[in-house]
Amino acid sequence: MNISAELKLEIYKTLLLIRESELKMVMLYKKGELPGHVLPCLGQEAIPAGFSKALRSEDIVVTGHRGAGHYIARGGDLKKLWAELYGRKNGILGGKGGQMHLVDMNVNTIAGNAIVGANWVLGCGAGFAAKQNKENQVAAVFGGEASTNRGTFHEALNMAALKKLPVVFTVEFNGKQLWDNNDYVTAVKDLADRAKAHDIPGINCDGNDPESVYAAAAEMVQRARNGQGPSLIVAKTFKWIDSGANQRQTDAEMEEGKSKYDPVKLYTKKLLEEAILDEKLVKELTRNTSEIIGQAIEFGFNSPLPSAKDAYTNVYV
Ligand SMILES: Cc1ncc(C[n+]2csc(CCOP(=O)(O)OP(=O)(O)O)c2C)c(N)n1
Repeated sequence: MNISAELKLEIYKTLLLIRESELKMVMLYKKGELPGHVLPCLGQEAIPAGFSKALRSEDIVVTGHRGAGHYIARGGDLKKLWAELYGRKNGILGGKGGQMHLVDMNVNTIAGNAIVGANWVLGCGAGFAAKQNKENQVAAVFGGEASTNRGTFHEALNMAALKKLPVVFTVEFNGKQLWDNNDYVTAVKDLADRAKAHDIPGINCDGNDPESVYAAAAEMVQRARNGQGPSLIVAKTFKWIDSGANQRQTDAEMEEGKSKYDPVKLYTKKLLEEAILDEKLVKELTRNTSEIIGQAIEFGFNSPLPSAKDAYTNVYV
């Protein structure tokens, strides 16, 4: 697929932003500064960075528990994100949601919920609403491979296929569900085969390469927008951290995975070879990224805590 130099640079900037924010999130969580629990997408950044560029702002994104990268990729407000991570009043959800509930309809993004597998049916619902309201929106839904063993995954694919809903389901296949390998919990070898059961297309892409993700997404999003119905993308990747700040892989496994699959390292190398980047630009972009995230962290840290009264707002509708 022909991708312009301009778009490659945009993808690269998004990769850097996600990486920097997620690294800082894990660091501050480990220091005990962030309340609650965090589930980062470190190592998986190519998926949000690549996929987001195939979407329009009116499209809807729904994710599983590793959603902050998608929120950033959608152009979510970084200051509000960090205020949310700090549990502050001016966070995305007034500090009540935390990392697993980054719901912001200003950017049509429901970045997460803590119920593994709920994402699939929520995304299907978003596609249903789009079709019902005759909006030309596509719903893009993301989740881990273990969650495809839940009934919700198959209910969502069946309903979306039956009603020809504009939904693209993407599995962020990192090979592990918490500490177990995927083949310990899943019989089928190629998860894209699961699409066959619902008579929809299922394809694989390289989840460590944002351009591979972008190409798969562009094709399937277009299909959905044309009224041809849902599809399944499996993006193979490598996660650095499991639950919160815990690394479950052995050090040797982790080092090997990072050296082979790190999407930021791989994409930097590729764009340097293509002369889209040079060393000076890499330094400049890295410095800008760290300034932007630094300012967002400062904003979050200095934001006020909710009051006791706020516990009673936005609870019932
Ligand atoms: C319904 C439900 N069951 C169990 C859990 C506990 N849990 C949190 S993350 C996780 C593993 C999910 O694995 P996968 O879907 O592959 O995503 P990954 O964490 O690897 O990105 C589990 C079992 C949960 N949050 N919700």
